[in-house]
Amino acid sequence: MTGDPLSALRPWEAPEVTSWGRLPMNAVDRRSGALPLDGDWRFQLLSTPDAPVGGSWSSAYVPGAWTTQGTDDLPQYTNVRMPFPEFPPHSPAANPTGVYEREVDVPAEWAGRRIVLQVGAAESVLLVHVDGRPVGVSKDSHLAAEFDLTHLLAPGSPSTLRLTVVKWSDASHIEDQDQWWHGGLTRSVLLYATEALHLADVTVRAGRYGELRVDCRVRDTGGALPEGWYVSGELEGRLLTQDTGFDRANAEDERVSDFLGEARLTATVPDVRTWNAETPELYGLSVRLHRADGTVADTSRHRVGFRDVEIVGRDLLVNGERIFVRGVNRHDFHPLTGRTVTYEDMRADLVLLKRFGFNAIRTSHYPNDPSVYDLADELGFYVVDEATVESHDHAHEIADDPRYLNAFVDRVSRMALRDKNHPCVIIWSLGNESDYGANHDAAAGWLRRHDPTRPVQYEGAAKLDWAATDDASDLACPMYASLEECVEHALSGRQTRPLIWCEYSHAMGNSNGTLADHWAAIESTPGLQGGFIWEFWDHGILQRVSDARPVGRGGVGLHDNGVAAPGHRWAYGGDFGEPIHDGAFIADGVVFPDRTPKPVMYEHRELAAPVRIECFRHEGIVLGNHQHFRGLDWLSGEWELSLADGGRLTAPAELPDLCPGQTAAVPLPFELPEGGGEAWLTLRVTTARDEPWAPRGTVVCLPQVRLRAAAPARPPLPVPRGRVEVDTDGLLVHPLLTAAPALSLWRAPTDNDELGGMGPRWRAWGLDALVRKVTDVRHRADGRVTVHAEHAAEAGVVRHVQVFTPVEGGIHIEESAELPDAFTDVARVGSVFETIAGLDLMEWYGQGPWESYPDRAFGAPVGHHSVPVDELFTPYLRPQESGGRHGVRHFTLSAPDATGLTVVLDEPRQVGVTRYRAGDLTAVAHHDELVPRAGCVVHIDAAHRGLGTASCGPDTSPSYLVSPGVHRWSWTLRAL
Ligand code: IPT
Repeated sequence: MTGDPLSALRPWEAPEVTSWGRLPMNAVDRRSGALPLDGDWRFQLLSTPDAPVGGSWSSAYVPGAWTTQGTDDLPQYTNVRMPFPEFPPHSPAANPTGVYEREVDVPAEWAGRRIVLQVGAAESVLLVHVDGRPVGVSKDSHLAAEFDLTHLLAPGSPSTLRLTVVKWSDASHIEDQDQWWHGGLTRSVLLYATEALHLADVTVRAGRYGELRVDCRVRDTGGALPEGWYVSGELEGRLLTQDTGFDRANAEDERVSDFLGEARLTATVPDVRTWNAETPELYGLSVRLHRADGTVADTSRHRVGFRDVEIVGRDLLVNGERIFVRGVNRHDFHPLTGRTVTYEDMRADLVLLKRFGFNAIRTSHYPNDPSVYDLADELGFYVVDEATVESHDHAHEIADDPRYLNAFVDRVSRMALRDKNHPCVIIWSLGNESDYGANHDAAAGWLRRHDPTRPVQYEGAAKLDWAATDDASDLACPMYASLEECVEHALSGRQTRPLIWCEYSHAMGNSNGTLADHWAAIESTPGLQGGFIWEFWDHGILQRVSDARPVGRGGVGLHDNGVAAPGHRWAYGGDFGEPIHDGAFIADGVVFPDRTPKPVMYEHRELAAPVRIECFRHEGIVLGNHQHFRGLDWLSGEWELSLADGGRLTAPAELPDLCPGQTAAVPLPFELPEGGGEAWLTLRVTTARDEPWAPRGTVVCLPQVRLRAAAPARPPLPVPRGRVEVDTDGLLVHPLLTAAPALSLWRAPTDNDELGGMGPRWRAWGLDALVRKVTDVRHRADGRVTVHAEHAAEAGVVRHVQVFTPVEGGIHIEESAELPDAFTDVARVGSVFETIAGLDLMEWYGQGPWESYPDRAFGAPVGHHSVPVDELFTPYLRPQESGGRHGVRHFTLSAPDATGLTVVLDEPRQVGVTRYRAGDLTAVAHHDELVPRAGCVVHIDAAHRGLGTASCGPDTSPSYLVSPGVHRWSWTLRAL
């Protein structure tokens, strides 16, 4: 690149230079008639932007990151810290630079037309040349750049288009998001043609009373605008009216700037079907630019959603309604291609989110692929659209650095110019984790002036004082603030603006404790309106284990069960040999890298239930509609009565006709059968017809109510029958068990345990290596055996007593454990044992069927569940405690020939059945390294610590901790 004028400017070290030769961002739809340039391009990877081009060419696929396409420059994951030591605005001398080249020959019918190149996205600096001539420069890795190539391309004489992408730059310092670093042309490249006279931009505003305003910007690259041009618009057969007053006002400006080339169209649509996330009604709009003779010079098509967004007091309103924001943070991610996503992938993301009750997306931490917004308009999501500004590692220096002022405003304004016509976008976000400075105020000022129809948010500003009224944020949008703190603020009388977490409930590994507590508070506390879970994806990149390379585009190896195919694994930080990385912190989503939902998704689905059982009263079951805009007619229901003794009855449910917020009683569908025992009534709610995001019959929620409680919790002690065998160590000998029931206080630390500090503490206390010493074994005359043991750990001694009573067909085991005060907070207190091989099916009565833990058990209904043992375990990327089931009353583990064992618990308990000991899980770093045991490892817990979210955010709430003192539990083991 030496000698080239663009390179000579060294734009990669010039933060003031955000672009050169780039066209203004606009929202005109240019898809139809475009010439796609996607496919294989000639490619060279230089070691620095100054290196000469001239080596041998290989090829690279566009769109795509070269980091996943076989080059030696591999993905690198860092969270806060920059991957290189240079201070802003500098970049390292070793700076991978991709040179992409191809010939372009434009169609004959483009002769004489204006020709525009659109590059969807380039990380992080793009330099454009045609036939060696410099054309332009652009920055912002997540927005398209357009360049006018009219005078450089001509039909019939192919030209060489070169796109040079410099990976590291001044811009990298404001693209320091918590994600993989890649390099390349990560979105599509295309050419399109217009006439010299063209629509330069179209701005649509459509309100909930049917008022429509379309502002058009018209330009003529040939020079002054021709006499007599005009625009017309048509909204589903209705012609829009030219706002002549607006034209005249413009004409008056002639004295200063000639005719401005602006025109306004208006309409009022009676009985408009408004847009909201529940009923995302869209209207088709065509905007045409005409020459004086009426012929059409240019056209742009749009989809219009009529809706209002406003903040009134401390409420965010959509169409006048105080909505709840059930959001998730979404990155553009794919396990094969890194940052390049297809339309089908994006659709699959959003469809899945709809099916699990999400209604909002924050496009963390940059404008997502344009199709995300089309899909959000269509499927119904509220979007917080975030600009590509994150200067995390150097946040303080950059926020006020005037050299970056231009970049902040450029990125924020170009995002808004691109996305302004999407009804889904209800809030603009200035970016993420960049401290707060004058550069933010400048960007917020631009937005507020340019688009007064939407609020602006910026966490970095609002966090200084949630109640401030004069900063760059219209909302308080904290990240990971505790529920208590948020509730207190909402009740304090000081709240001035809506509070919606921009990030909360960090989904790293086995996590998302207390989501239900959050929603109980949100739904009952004026001033709280929801938040965005961190985050949608576990960003594991599919990697071959043999050579530690990314599999890349077109690769196979994606299953649909969360697990990478044999010989592969989901790579996280460090797995590509990066010396600087942040490990598994990149795996913190509610879905696995193959989009398999993690158990938290079911928790969320239930919390978002559109129809709920409010209570059970003498007049029947009270149902409520918890939506904001929709009736219940799109749902169907089925009642299911589930009895502890195994009985199960079903009946069709008639859902009442309820407006949002209304409740009504419906009669109890069943006569409760005589006899004792628990009885639970579930309403299985499914889609009544095909929805754009779910076929008819898709489960929407499973609200539940207990109709009858269990018999008294403590039954009389069983009368001994037969005998129990224990060995000289006082350990139970049983033909179905390969390891006798022993005390367990330990779990393989979850990511929350580890990063929150409990994992290291438990190891320091010695909980992972209890030393058991039998102190007394007493055989009673009636057949009972009592075993006293002491478990010595660093921090103290735990006394454990087991009383084995032989009973009809099995053994009743009563246990107690006394934890010294030093054990302020342990993982669990319970028994662990191992079974013979071949018991491959677990059936239970309790919560399920998916994994649940004490503080993540709202969405797992009580019932009879049956799951193969191999499928009980959740394959979190870094192995950890997993597979638990909450509230289990009794369970069986059986072989195909129906032999096996059954366990009846004294009360609903946390039970874990997997193929792994806790030590097996802590010994490895990736799921593929685990070797399943033939038998089952079974945990029965008297107490189990909640999951919390301590990997980023509040630790397990005190009500879900395991306290010291005496714990008692009992259970009966029988052979089947
Ligand atoms: C917050 C970031 O905004 C997000 O990108 C991600 O890193 C998340 O945390 C944790 O996974 S920033 C954190 C310092 C609160």
